[in-house]
Amino acid sequence: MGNKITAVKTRPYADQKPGTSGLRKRVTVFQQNQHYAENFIQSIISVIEPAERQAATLVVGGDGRFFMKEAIQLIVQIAAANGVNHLVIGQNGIMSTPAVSCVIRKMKAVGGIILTASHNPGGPNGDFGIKYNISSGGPAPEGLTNKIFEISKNLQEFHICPELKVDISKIGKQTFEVDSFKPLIVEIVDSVEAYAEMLRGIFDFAALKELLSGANHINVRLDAMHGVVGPYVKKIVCEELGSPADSAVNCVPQEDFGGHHPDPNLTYAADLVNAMKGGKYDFGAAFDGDGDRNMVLGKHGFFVNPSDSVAAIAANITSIPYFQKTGVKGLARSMPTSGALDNVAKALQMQLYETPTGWKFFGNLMDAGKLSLCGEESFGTGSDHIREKDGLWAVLAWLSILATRKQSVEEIMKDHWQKFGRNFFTRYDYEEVDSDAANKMIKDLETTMFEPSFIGKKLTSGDKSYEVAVADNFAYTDPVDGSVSKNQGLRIIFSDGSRIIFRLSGTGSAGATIRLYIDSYEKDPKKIYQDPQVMLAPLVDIALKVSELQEKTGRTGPTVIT
Ligand code: VG1
Ligand code: CO
Repeated sequence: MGNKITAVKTRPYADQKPGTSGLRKRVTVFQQNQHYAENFIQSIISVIEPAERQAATLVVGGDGRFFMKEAIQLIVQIAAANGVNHLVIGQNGIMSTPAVSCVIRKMKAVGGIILTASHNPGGPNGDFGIKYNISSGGPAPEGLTNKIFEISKNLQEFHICPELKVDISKIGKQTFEVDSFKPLIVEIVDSVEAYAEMLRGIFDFAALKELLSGANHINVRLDAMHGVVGPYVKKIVCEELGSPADSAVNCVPQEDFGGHHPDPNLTYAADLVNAMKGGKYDFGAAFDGDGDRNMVLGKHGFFVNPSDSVAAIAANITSIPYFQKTGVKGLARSMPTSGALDNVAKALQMQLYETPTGWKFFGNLMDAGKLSLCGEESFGTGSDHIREKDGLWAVLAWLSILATRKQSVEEIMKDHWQKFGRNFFTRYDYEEVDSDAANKMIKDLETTMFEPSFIGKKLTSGDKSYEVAVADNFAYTDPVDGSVSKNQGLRIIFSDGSRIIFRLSGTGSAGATIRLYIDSYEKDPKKIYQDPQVMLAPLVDIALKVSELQEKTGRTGPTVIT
């Protein structure tokens, strides 16, 4: 007899709106509200046409955080009861976000469910998240996440096979009879293999092996921050490319990321920064919880700003064999990301796209053959090899450049600035601000910015003065499908091209996070080595004054500065 399908009555929740990247809430929200996870999983599966489900493959994986295993069992039970035919799950549930994207494409799946809250902390008091990706391997576009949200707001019941239990530790296929449907096939796969195979086709592994373990090898330090990327780093960089075992640290995924924020920036990856300062390592990198973000450091902790990182990869793109084969179809960055990539696009005569924050906006451009390489200031870098940003890919991209140019990270960046000029960039994050205060601040600022007299106005700090050229709330029309995304961030652009940007985060789980971004271009070779914080201080001061951020939120300083 097959597994029995039960229809369970439920009440809809009003707050299951996916943000920049999936639904993220405190673990306690998932645990304490009855059927909270079940409702959202049912809402996701409901967007797959019933007729399609009996031939459909869904990929499931996560970053190993607390509550992931429970969520995977629920996904299996709910997918079975909704007639999904085939599930592909990473062993023990482990699969990085880029690897899920890779496996969706490889298996020609209808989509995938990723259990992660990415860079947010985990554990019983941390965050959990559920994200849906489509058949291209990319995050569901806004039209689809809105549909999921609409379904969730009206959900009256979900279908589940409560008796069905799957062993996710054993690689191989398990088949389950399900009442009134074809048997469900659950396939547990190695977490790393398909992804490793893909990277072998993108990079020159022989050259990377020489760089990491040959006679004149460099020393690297890779910090997985107890996130999902650990097994990938171990297998690919240590075992296959020969980097010593101790060059990779914190490589065992932990449910609470060892109590830290798995967020690769100068604040939360301070251990790596300190380890690099000693000068023992030539190259360092850290990753976030789900392995899609990366931070790159050179010797002595030389910091590569993510906006510069994608620009440098673009300028050295021929170091990567993949692009020699595919050519470079176009470049893209999210709006708050600095204009460093624009300078490379201009010099190399490549098309450049400016999209709203969030990787989902790059997918259409890639599918349409318009985009090869893209990045975000938030430590996201990637290409059209998959449809997610890819932390380890970015590291191998940088190592490919080092192998080709035989120079240090610092030399490569300084040379880049000499050639293209430098975009000084900084981001201030104010985390867990009172939501009402944050919303009011943004609203008031928008009102100020939209006064006709604001354009042409001179804003000053000390002896520095900037004239407002453009003031708007960024809106984006997708060049491929024409869809419009409004309210993507307040921009004040000055006559010299410098920009101040304010937006509210869409990935936080408590209160509001205000992000302030500053971007200012300098082409005078004598001025490009200044400290960005010193260089940008007047613009920061102007931003704080014009927004009255401190007065309106009561916050005297940011939580994180990048
Ligand atoms: C942040 C970043 C954004 C990134 C998103 C998901 O969003 O700013 O660039 O795409 O996180 O990254 P927000 O809305 O909080 O600014 V991940 O690695 O957390 O999935
Ligand atoms: Co992430």
